[in-house]
Amino acid sequence: MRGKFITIEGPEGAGKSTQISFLQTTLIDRGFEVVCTREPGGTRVAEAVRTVLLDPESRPMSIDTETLLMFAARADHLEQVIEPALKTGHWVLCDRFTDATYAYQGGGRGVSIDRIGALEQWVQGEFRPDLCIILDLDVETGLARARRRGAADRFEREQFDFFRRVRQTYLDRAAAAPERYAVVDASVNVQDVSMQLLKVLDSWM
Ligand code: T5A
Repeated sequence: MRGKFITIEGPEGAGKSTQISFLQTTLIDRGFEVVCTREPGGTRVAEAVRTVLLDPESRPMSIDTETLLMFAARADHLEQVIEPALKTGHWVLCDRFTDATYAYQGGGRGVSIDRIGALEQWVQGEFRPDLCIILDLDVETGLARARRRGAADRFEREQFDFFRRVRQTYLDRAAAAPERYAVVDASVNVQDVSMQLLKVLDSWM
């Protein structure tokens, strides 16, 4: 049987990497085979693209280039990792996916939904996440968490307003399709976020 594709999204420092490990352990305990991956990245080529995208020295970069690189990396990731895993019955947990392009390049940078939609169709066809979990928290807290972790990457150097638009785009997308999205309050401690995820998973499954 084909596996399920679950994406974890949210603003900077929301705790996606932390919580994806919790979800992985939970699903393995329930007898599923799980592949954890991330975007941009997940393959040799896509990780190389990630390095370029996150490097603070990659400036200036045109917004079209940034958007196309996200989808170029995604095409490789889908073909080489995500699709083969789903076909063999694995569940795939992905740290960011196309909702991040809508949020960052669309909401953040102003690329039109139509343009992103056209690239989404080209690269993915009708393929969409079965479930997208958005870890939501205010921009200031998220950036403070992310910055405690180390030097800021090219995205983390953006202004607060950019991240407010990113957050709002995530929330708008979740509100528009509640059957495919779950929003979790990520401002509480790690264990409490995990408990909310468990509830989301239980009711969705
Ligand atoms: N991007 C990506 C686009 O612009 N378009 C796209 O299409 C795609 C796919 C990726 C960047 O690329 C952009 C978005 C991103 O800017 P990244 O390094 O993967 O870069 O950045 P993020 O995805 O934002 O990942 P981060 O590592 O910044 O944040 P996480 O994974 O959400 O957070 P995490 O788990 O690393 O936690 C951050 C810190 O907070 C602590 C952790 O211990 C850690 O120190 N923490 C908490 N502290 C208190 N309470 C909690 N509940 C906590 N949870 C975690």
